[in-house]
Amino acid sequence: MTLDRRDWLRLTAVGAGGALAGWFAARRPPNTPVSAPGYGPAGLMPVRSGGGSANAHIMGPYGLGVEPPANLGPNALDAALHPPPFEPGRPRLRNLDLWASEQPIALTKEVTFQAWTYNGTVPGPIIRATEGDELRIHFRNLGSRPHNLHFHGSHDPAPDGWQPVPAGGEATYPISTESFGLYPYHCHTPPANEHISRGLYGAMIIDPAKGRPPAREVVLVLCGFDLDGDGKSEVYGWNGVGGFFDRYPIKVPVGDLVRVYLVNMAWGDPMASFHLHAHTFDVFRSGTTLTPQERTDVVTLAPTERAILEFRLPTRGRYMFHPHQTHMAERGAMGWFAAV
Ligand SMILES: [Cu+2]
Repeated sequence: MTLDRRDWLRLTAVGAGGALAGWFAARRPPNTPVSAPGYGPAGLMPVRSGGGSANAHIMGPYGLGVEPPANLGPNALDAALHPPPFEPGRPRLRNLDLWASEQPIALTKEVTFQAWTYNGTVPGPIIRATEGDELRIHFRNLGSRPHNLHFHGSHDPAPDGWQPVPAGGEATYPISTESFGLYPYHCHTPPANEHISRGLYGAMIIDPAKGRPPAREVVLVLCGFDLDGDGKSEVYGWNGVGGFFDRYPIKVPVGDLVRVYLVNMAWGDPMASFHLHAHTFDVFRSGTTLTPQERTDVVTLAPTERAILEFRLPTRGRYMFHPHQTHMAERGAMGWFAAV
C-alpha cells in the first residue's frame, strides 16, 4: 500500500484519517539509523579523502550527479510539485488532518534517511486556502517523542503550535487566513533544529480572494538533510528527493506563465538561493503582494523565507535551476525546467 498526498487529501475529505493513523502506527519502524551501501553504518556520506573534493564520490558532469531513488518514476513527486488548484468556492471552514510519524525515506539512489514526517512525506502536504478561510488543523503525534505543528502567518496566539504534543497526543490548531501569501509550517519542539531538519515542515499557500493570473504552478521546497548529526546538511533536494528534477526536468509550455512557490527549509545553512539559467523572473517576496519587487535571475532566502517567482520561458530548451550555494546544487539540488 502506498499513499501520496493526493490520496491523503482525498481520504481526509471522507473522514478516513483514523484508518490512516492505524496504518501508519502499524507500519512505523523502529527509530534506528539506516545504513546505505558506501555511506557508512549510519547512512553517512563519503568523506573527503586525498586531495579530491568532498563530493568526488558523487560528482559527475551536471545531469550525472546525485541520482534519485531508482524506484521513483517521473511522476513520483507530482503531489509535492503541483499544488491543489485555486478553489475560491470551497467552504470557508475546513478541517484538515496532519500527523507526525518517524519513518525512513529514500533521499537518493544510495541514501535512506530516518526522517520525521508530516503524513509520511518530506515535505509534508501542500495546504492551500483562500484568504478569509478558516482552517482547523487536527494534529496527531504518531511518533515516539514529542512533536507539534506551528504555522507561520496569522492565527490565534494561544494555540500557536510551539507547545509540545507528547507521543500519542493530539491538538487542534485554528488558522485564520486573513493575509494571503506563502507560508511554511513546521515542528517547533526542541531541539527544533533536529525536528525540522529531519523533515517536519511543509508549505501553505493562501491565495488572494480573486486569485492570481492563470499559470503553470509548481511548488519547490528546498530541503537539506543532516545525515551524520553534525548540524550541517550532506544531501539536498527540491521537494525531498536529491537529484529528482535533474533526472526529470519540470516541463512547461513555451511562453506560458510559470509560477513557482519557492520555500527555503534547508536547515544547517544560513541561506540558500534559487538561480535560473538563461532567463529572469519576477519576485513576489513572501507572496504577500500582487506586484513584484524585482526582476532578477537569483533570489536569496534564509531558512523559512519564501517567495513567489513568475516567468515565461521564451524559447524551447532546458533551463537549469539550482541554489547558487553550489555545494547544495552538487549534492542534490540541481534541476531543470524544460520548455516544450
Ligand atoms: Cu518534532
